[in-house]
Amino acid sequence: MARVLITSAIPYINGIKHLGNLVGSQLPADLYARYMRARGHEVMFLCATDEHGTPAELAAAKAGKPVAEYCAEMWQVQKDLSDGFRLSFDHFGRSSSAQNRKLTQHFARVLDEAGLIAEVSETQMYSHADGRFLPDRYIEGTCPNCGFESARGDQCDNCTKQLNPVELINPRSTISGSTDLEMRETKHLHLRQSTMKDRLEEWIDSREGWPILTTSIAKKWLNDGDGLQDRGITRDLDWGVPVQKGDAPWPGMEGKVFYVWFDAPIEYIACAQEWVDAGKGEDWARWWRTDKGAEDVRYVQFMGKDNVPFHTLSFPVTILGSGEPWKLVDYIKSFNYLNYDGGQFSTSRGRGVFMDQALEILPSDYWRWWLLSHAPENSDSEFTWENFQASVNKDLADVLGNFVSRVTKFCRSKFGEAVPEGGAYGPQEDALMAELTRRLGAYQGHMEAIEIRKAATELRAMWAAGNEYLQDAAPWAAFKEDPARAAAIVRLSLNLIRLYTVLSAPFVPDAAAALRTAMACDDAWPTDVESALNALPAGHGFSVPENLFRKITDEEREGWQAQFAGVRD
Ligand code: B3M
Ligand code: ZN
Repeated sequence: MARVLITSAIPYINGIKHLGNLVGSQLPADLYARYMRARGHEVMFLCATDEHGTPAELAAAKAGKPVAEYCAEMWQVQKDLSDGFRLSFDHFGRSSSAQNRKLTQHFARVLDEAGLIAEVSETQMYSHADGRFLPDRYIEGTCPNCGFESARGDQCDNCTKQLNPVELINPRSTISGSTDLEMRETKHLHLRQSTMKDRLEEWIDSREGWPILTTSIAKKWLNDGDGLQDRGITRDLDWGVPVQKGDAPWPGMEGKVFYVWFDAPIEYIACAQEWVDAGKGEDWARWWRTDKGAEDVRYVQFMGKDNVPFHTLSFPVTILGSGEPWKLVDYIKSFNYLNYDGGQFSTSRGRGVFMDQALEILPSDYWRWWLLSHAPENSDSEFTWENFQASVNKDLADVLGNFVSRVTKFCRSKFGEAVPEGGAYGPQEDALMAELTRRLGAYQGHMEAIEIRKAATELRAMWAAGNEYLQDAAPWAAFKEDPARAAAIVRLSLNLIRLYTVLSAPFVPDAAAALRTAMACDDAWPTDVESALNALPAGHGFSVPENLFRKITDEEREGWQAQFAGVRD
């Protein structure tokens, strides 16, 4: 038994997330957390809302609300939606928490003491029309790296390069649209990342088996162009963590706040403190401090590819540079983008399906199954309504749902609602067990390696193997000649339902819970297939479950296609 710390990238507070956001971090992190718990490991699974910086300010202004009030409301909305998708966080925190403020100011102090912070007088974009500086998302322009025309002041969404507002070509204010901008002097703190380039490179090279997507992005920003550059970690904004050295003021930095990307990853740690302060646990340090037990922890992060530079470079600089024994990440699972029906999902343009809308049309398991089995791991993937309908109808309704329904109903009609006794297993059962043994090993291997699509493929193949077995063994035919043989087939099939319940729970937790109730069974992970298929003894009572999954009709699909063709207001 191991201890596993799992964090999902923390979603910006600025509105309801779309399905592309969900599959890029929170959902796969949940799959892994559920799997690791099911295998008996001790898991700490953390997420939070990312509440500072320009995304929050802009969204609050648009909603016409004070930013603190807007954040509190949106936190609740996001929390309810994550519950709706059954995301099993041990704590869903807030980066605006008192814990994070304190910890962020602490890191700034120790980084400064370590000589890793420079006070730099720099030029920033000042907008005459808006009467203010325009950091990050308050400014857009053409990316100097790839030519993308809507690059933001802090990062290009197209090529993932981290940017400075002054680097943008043809910059304009996103508040007023004004191009009447001036480069003005202002003093800011820079994190001296460049001094840690060799140390970071050594650390990245020592990581084994990281996804290519993760290491290639990290290496690219370590070595391309001018290499790892120092980064401004403060902003001329009202909303955020005030710039201080620990508890003490920072002369010359009055009225400034830390950059959102400086405090956001620190929230991973603060979130564990919030978990303790919320009375959910005793000891956060054994998850985060290597001098307090965290050296035994395996720490896995989940995120979309645009977040990789901050997690492979900037945040490790904070951790390593502090000189304190904080836990560093062991494995970073990153994702490409999920596209929507021939284009991109877009929050700003309201394009695609958003988490609230998804749950209004279908239960979360349907979405979880499709999203996870089509996770954009090795390349971008695409959501289409046809593919979604086909997957749900085939995998969930025709294969898994149908198996459960046929077996339980047949048993009820011929033997009653208890596992029947008698009869012997033969070559068909041997063949099935051999196949399931092989596939279970593969499934576990893929889940450990966080190869999500491959894991889904094996799970689906195990469901299909049960269906084929049932079709070939045909207990309804056997019953006429040899009722005992039919009883043996049904007994094995009922045990298969229990096995599917356990194995499928990380993907479709609601269906698994319904099946566990119907089968009155436990959820112990199988040690081997043979004993797992003898777990429910003859005489064990069950009830026929409600229809697990319904099919999506062509009319529904067409209706949703039309409903989601436009943009959301
Ligand atoms: N909020 C970006 C995003 O939601 C950012 C992640 C922070 S992780 C510390 O994609
Ligand atoms: Zn770019």
